[in-house]
Parts: sequence; C-alpha cells; structure tokens
Amino acid sequence: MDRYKVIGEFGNQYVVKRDGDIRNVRVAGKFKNGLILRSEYPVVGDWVIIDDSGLIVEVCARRNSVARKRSGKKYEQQILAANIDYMFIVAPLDTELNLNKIDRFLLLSQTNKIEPVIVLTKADICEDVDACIDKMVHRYGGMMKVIISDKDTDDGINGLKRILQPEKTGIFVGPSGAGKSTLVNRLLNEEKARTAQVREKDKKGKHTTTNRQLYELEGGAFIIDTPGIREIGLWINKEIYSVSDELDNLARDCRFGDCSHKVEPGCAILDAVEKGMVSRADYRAYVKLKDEIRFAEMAQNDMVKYAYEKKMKIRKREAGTESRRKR
Ligand SMILES: Nc1nc2c(ncn2[C@@H]2O[C@H](COP(=O)(O)OP(=O)(O)O)[C@@H](O)[C@H]2O)c(=O)[nH]1
Ligand SMILES: [Mg+2]
Ligand SMILES: [Zn+2]
Repeated sequence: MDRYKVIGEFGNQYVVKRDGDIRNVRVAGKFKNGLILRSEYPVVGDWVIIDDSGLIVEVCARRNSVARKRSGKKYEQQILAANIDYMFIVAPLDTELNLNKIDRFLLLSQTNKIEPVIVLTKADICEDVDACIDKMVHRYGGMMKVIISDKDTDDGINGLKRILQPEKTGIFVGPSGAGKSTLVNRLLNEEKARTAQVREKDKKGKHTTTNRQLYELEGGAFIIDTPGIREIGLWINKEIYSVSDELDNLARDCRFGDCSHKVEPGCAILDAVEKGMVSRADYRAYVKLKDEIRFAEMAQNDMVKYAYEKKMKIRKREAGTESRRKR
C-alpha cells in the first residue's frame, strides 16, 4: 500500500506518480461500491492509496478542491482538481477588464482557501495598462497579487515562477481565449497544452482542453490548465466566506439579521447605495452573488440527501437479492 499523487485523469483511467514511479491505474471495485457521490472519485491533485494489485482503494482527505457545477440540468458538483495552493485568475487586457468575472473567481478561491493571484495577459495589445491596474487597485486594494504578462517579455512568466515553489500546485482559471494555455506552455517550454486560435470576431477561444492533467515544472511545482469556464457555475463551500468585506460590514447594521438587502426597511446597504457611498454596480454584483450562494446551499443540501437516499435504495435492493440468493 503506497500513497501516489494523481497527475492525470482520462475517463476511468488515472495516471499516478510517486517519485520516479509513474503508472496507469483504475479504481478498485470495492472502492466504487463505497461511494455515494461522483465527486468522491479521484481527481488530479488527489493523493490516493494503491493496493498490491495496483488499484486505487482510497482517496486521501482533500485539503481543498476547485469545483464547478457540472453542465446540464442536474445540480451536481464537478471537481476539477484537489489540493491546490494558488488560483491563477487569468484575465485578458485586449478587451475591457471585467472585474465582475474576476470577483466570481475570487469568491471561488476564497471559499476553498486557495490563494488567488490575478494574471493580466495580453498587455502588449492593451492601450492603457496603468489604467487597468488603477481599476484593480481601486477595487481590491494593494494587497492582491497581480502579475502582468505580454507575449514579448518573460516578466509575467518569471513572476509566476517565483510563486510556484517546489511541491506547490497552481490552477489556471478564466474565460476561453484569456491566454491560460499559452502561459502553461511557456512555463513548460513546450506545446503540452494545446493553445486554441482565437476567433477574430468574438474573441472567444475554442475549447481544446478536455482531459485534466497536472504538469510538473522543472523546479518541482505543478500546474493545471482548465478549459474556458464560460459561465462558471459556482460551487460554494458551506463555510464562512465574505463576498465583500465592506458590504458585509455594512450588513451588520441592517435591522433584520436575514436582510436580503433588496426591499427591507432599515437596510444599511440600500441606505449606503442611496447616499452614493456604494456604487450601484458593486451593489448589484453583491446581491447577485449572495443569491447564488443561497441557491447553491439549498441545492447542495438537497443533492447530497438525494444521492445518499438513492445509494441506500440500491444497497437495500442488492442486499435483498443477496439474501434471496442465499436461501
Ligand atoms: N498578443 C497576445 N496574444 C496572446 C497572449 N497570450 C495569449 N495570446 C493569444 O490568445 C489566444 C488564446 O490563447 P490560449 O492560451 O489558447 O487561451 P485559453 O483559452 O485561456 O487557454 C491565442 O491565439 C494566443 O496566441 C499575449 O500575452 N499577447
Ligand atoms: Mg486553453
Ligand atoms: Zn440589508
């Protein structure tokens, strides 16, 4: 029994690594039978236990994970990767900087206890990089780590390398066409993660990253590319998080503890918006995220309950046929 790190996920095949030992494995049948949720299957970044016959028999507890809502109707969590140290939030400077999009990823990193680093790409084709940085500082203060990257210099790449110390794992997230795969390729110095050609008209890249993989850098850090998460369905951890410290602080003065900040009398946030102390854009983004969190919490509770009940029903049925067979 040995502990391996999952570095590749290709359907039901996993590539695992332990020092120089790299192998292809599958999960053991008895492991599969013990699962309740799909999210319990191994993902890249997981530590797994391999038994003597070379099968995965256990996934070690995750320090954290990055997940999104699986596409489709069912409200189900899809874990992209586990045990992440840095979330590189990639935003291109060739179009107007969309801070609301960055906010969503910041929330994702915050609720999962992953340090966020904003990476602004395509500085070479941006007319006013300073203005973009001012915009960021205004919104996030000076504490946020920001890296600026262009295609002509290695400044951005070197900034990333400084952060990516041995054993650390960083995940690149952001919209399609933002330049994630380009950064991953440059870090790896080769064409490992295929870059897509941006379609000129809509500036949206095609989706080319399908299977998930952890790439190891020369220094011993790991990086993960992700496909463009166009409309990222947030998957919120039910822990305490803050969407905006400023607005959360204001909310303490609302008359009602469960104030929705939409219609209630004595709402300190609405009051601040009225007085022009909080911008309408910030207010709208705040309320929208709060709604989404509330919905995610309710849906996740139902989903876990449903999956558990379904599993129990199957077990009961299986136990039934077992005992009939024995008789
Ligand atoms: N001018 C410029 N183009 C870039 C830069 N980074 C990426 N690109 C281009 O943007 C397009 C999309 O890049 P890609 O890495 O595939 O984006 P992804 O969808 O986020 O992985 C490609 O055509 C890249 O060549 C940059 O810093 N400057
Ligand atoms: Mg890509
Ligand atoms: Zn309120």
